[in-house]
Amino acid sequence: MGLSIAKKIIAEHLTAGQMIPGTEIVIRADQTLTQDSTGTMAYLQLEAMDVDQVKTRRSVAYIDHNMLQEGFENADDHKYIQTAAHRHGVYFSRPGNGICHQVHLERFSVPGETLVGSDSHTPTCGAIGMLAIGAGGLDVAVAMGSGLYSLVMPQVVNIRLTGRLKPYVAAKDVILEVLRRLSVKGGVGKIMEYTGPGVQSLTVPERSTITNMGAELGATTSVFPSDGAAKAFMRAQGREDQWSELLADPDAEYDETVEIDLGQLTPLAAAPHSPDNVKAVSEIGEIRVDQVAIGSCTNSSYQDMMKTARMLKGKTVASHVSLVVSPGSKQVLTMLAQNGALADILDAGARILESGCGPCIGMGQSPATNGVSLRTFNRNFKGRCGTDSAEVYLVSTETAVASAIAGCLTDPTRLETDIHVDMPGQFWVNDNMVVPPSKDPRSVEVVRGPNIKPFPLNTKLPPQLRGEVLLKLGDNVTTDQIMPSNARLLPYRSNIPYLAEYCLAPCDETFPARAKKAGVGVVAGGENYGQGSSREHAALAPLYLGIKAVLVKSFARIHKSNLINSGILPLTFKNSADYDALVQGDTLIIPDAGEQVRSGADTILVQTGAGRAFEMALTVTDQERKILLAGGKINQIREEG
Ligand code: MIC
Ligand code: SF4
Repeated sequence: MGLSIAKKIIAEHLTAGQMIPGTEIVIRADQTLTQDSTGTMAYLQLEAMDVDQVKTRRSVAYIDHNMLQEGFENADDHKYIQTAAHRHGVYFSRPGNGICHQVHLERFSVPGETLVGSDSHTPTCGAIGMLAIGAGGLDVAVAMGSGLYSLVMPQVVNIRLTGRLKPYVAAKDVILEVLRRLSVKGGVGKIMEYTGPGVQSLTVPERSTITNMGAELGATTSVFPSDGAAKAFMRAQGREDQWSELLADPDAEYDETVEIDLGQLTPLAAAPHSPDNVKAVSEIGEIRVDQVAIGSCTNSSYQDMMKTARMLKGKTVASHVSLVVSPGSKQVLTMLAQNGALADILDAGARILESGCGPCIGMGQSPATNGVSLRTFNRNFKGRCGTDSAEVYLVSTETAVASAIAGCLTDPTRLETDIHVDMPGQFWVNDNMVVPPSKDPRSVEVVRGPNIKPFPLNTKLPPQLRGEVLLKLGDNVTTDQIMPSNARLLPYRSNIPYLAEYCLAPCDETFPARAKKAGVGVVAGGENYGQGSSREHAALAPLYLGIKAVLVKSFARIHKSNLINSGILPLTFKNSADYDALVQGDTLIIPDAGEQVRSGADTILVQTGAGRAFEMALTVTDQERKILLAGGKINQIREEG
């Protein structure tokens, strides 16, 4: 049997284990990326592991999230990351250079290589045939320090595309269709590999919208072949020498196949408050819109921006709509300025934001009370935009622009302007905002301003665990709920004691105070707990508040790893009746916790204070068991020397 693209890359990089789904494997990490809101922790952890120079082929530190500088905090973080990168062999992409995933795809992606990034949308670079995986900051620090990354071998799903998209139907509609069919947990433990004749009709930027938003499926990553389209993209980036062909074998074996006829798709939207709450734009109807936001790592490419300009040319944004546009990178913004498209966008009344994450992570542009916001972004979790009562819909660039002009949600297929944008023969290339690592690293002083606080460490797993169930939650709890990240909190990503005051507050404002008072506690939840962001702060803040175990029906992949890295026991209910019977306020006891974990058992016996006993599953690898026993990954690394 032949190999899929995913398995070819894994086989090429495998240093331990076998490609058997569900088992632990270790692969070489060729590249890493960090961004500023997870980067401070990652570099603090790199330093805590005494790493002098990174062992990857290329590591890049981006500044793209914390761009509002209301006080000294964000600028302190930027300075720390810049100097730490310079010191330890990491390239530094300065604020203004663009969103990490967009820039990485443009300037650093290499077909067939692996990339581990401290951001859940790292799979964006799968568009060019890279195996690009999002992870917690500590796992990325370990990848930088060792050149290795361990993960559980996923299944590989074949998403077979046929046909061709109709005009005004976009790549965004393809991934929304996948989300509609598979849901936000449909990709957990899986790699989505795109094949079939329909692939050829999609350009690399279009493919990147699809791989980017594969994160919303909970997938380990998504990947496209490296074919003629990939070659054309790399040639236009002046990097054809780094291109190589990478195709699935014709008889490649997959664990599952999903067929999508591109020609059958229509414009879609993810309605509030989940990326899988997908409906046809025509079915939702012409709801009045207050804000339209175009950009984010999902839809901020040159092609997206040129389509925006073409559609806006000579028009005016509806008087009750605020249209904000953030081009994804300096390359994109410069090209728009050079060819005059920026003037068309401005003239129509759009507000241009800098090349960064901005409104996507609630860094400004929060909608009005009960406001309806259409966004070309990838997440519409309640409150993420900064306004709790807002209704956020995720749509394509085409739908967004048509709606901004009309003032209401508009199906763009009824428009007639030709918005076809050719891939430029040559992108504008000037890497002057990327600072290479120091040639004399030992002479570099790493600057730690007062916003940089040490990260918390757990203690060894005690012989017995006893704590109150401080919170019982439902399905699909996001890391945005566990550790919110709006403009007020994002500046404190390197200050866990401060962040902990807001931990799980969107679910229950009293949680932080109750957790502190209790000293030790556990949290319970439903399916897909911890979906969304890779932020390990969603594990570090609970750790700081004394959370020793999280009991849920199922976990999102990255969050589970982050809990383990923090020494917090990730347990899953074997029977949903046990979840039903659990009451907030119950006391939970795990007798012989240390012994039960050490023994290698995959069933952990739990008791309540009232004497009820039930079994939970502990699905972890041998290595993860060691990490849990040591009280987290840093402790385990230190123990092993
Ligand atoms: C996000 O889109 O939620 C973020 C902000 O990019 C996060 C990273 C973070 O929380 O810093 C992600 O996707 O991993
Ligand atoms: Fe930034 Fe939004 Fe992309 Fe996250 S999803 S990296 S916040 S643009």
